[in-house]
Amino acid sequence: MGFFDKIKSGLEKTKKSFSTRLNSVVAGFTGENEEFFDELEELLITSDVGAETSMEAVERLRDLVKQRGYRGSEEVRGALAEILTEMLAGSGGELKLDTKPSVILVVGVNGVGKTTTIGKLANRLTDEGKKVLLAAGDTFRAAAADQLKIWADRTGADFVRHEEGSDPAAVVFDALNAAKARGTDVVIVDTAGRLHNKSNLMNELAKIGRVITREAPGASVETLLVLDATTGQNGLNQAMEFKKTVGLTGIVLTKLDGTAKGGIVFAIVSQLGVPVRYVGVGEQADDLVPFDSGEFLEALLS
Ligand SMILES: Nc1nc2c(ncn2[C@@H]2O[C@H](COP(=O)(O)OP(=O)(O)OP(=O)(O)O)[C@@H](O)[C@H]2O)c(=O)[nH]1
Ligand SMILES: [Mg+2]
Repeated sequence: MGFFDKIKSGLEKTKKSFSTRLNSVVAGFTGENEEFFDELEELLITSDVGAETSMEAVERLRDLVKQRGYRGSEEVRGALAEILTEMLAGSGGELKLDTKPSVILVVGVNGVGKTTTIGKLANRLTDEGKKVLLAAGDTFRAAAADQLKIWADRTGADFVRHEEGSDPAAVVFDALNAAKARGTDVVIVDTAGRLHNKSNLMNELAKIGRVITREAPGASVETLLVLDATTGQNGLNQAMEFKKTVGLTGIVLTKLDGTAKGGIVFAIVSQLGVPVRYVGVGEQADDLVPFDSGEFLEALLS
């Protein structure tokens, strides 16, 4: 199955509800009717695009339609696609992993899919011939390291863990030094799920960040926030806090296969200003797709 098909089937739920409703809203467009814009705004908001982003999109559409004198539904659909494309500009793109080692720090609240995403990333990177090391920075529960170890075994990645309850920053310290000694290409750090409003836990992440800067100076570091698409707008608040504490270079949006609310992508990119890098569309090793805004929109609007 190609990437495009994968997003398409993963997005089937989003697409069904969004494009079916979009078709009926667009069919009612005559060029004059105000209800069209209200209905469209409501459709965007209920698809988790977010109130602010939805209003902005509809305002821009209104201007464009007026400016170009559009009267037909196909014209207005094209104009909407243009606006949505613009809103996603700057998203996607490859991770910058050009030093040896490079580091990917994976953060997020509980249960969003961090560890699974790390397994999928390890799978991609080892397939590309890279030497990968997984660091079990979730020391809260022994089971968390066990879960990561399964992914290490499955993908052929190296693995570093400490005792349950130990300092995650010490795990990262050891992992980076092991990576330097072994010629590892990419170290991927798992972290315990944490609430974005618990400052002691957020400070722990900042400490991990400092260890990375100190032990691997000049290394390329990607800090990825994993967001569960099914949590909708609440995910945006989480993202703001993580961005403030650790800085973010990208978002991985998981469980897009299980929700009808893919609209969160627009809110993230336009309100947070952090690119979506990957989307998770299932639980298997190859269910991680690089985010491509063109393909995403086509899957959504076609
Ligand atoms: N359908 C679907 N399920 C996913 C996806 N990503 C992860 N999951 C599932 O979500 C559940 C939680 O995943 P984990 O990877 O353990 O999440 P986590 O963020 O590491 O959780 P904590 O370490 O407890 O904070 C598991 O059952 C995963 O299989 C996805 O893209 N789609
Ligand atoms: Mg985990």
